[in-house]
Amino acid sequence: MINKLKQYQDDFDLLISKVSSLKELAELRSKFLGKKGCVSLMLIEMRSLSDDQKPQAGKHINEFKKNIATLIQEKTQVLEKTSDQTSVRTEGFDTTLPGRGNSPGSIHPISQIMDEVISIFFSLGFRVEEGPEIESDFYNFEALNIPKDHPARDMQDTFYIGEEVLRTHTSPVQIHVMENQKPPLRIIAPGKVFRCDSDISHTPMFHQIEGLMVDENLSFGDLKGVMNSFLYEVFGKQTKTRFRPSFFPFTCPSAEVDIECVMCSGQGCRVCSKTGWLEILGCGMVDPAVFKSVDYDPERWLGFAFGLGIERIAMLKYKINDIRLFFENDLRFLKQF
Ligand code: 2NM
Repeated sequence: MINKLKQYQDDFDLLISKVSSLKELAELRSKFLGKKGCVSLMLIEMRSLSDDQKPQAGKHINEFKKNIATLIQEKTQVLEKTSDQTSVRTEGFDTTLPGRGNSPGSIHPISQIMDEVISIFFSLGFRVEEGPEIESDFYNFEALNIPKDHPARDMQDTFYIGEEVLRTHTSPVQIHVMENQKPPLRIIAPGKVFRCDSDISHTPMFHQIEGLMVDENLSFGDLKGVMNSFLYEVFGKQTKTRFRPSFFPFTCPSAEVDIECVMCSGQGCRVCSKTGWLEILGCGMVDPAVFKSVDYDPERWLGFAFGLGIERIAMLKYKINDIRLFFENDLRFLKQF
């Protein structure tokens, strides 16, 4: 038996020296250590030995088995190392090449304008309030003095969800705040609003910031001052503004504010329909009917409010002619901001 083991060991040493791949090594392993390998065979043969020979033989077989397992383990490590180097060579991986670099993300232009507008009003003493995007008829219309037959309630403009609506402006936020807080107030309500409208300058969802100030002794002059300070900050100190009389159900008097056309500097072009002016926001003194619906005393408190579309500001500031570009998420567009 000892001689047989010696022979096996010589065979093994010769065979393993010729092994050049992990696959060949696995075959060799099975030949010696597998179920029908020579170690198993020897253990079976050992049964025919006499009882006093068995322990000695078992010891030798075990030593042989251990030795072979160690040699195979060592060879495995050697082969794994060289096969890594081979793949490095064949796949052409060159560790000295410079990296691909990373392209960091950037803030979406709408979020940038949103942040800018919020920080301008923050510096004028306004704080941010938020509210739900799904509103009841009362908060979106009724409390804002928008009567049942008003065109703004038309099915064509408003998305209905059963009895409720997707808010068509952020004014319902101001209603919630007035219900829960006593004047004086200086708040802005930024957020998403929804209108059933879609073309080159309208998307069914867009962003608005509305503002509200309530105090004693407020005047239309205060409103003009705040609107001008804001517009000079966004479009530059040299910006010309004008206030045109207008109508909103929730303010009286109401005005629309124009800035001199950013495309033609007031000369008249296609963008400003040859008027030299661009409409930029709506505003006015809060209608006493709105104060009554939130239980503010209209004899004591005065307020002004305003509303503006973020996409429109972004389009004029960055001279973008199609609102849909903001929502396509084409990186070639977004990377420019
Ligand atoms: C606008 C124009 C004018 C407005 C009014 C109110 C409220 F709730 F205080 F009555 N919030 N926002 C308002 C006023 C909005 O958007 C063009």
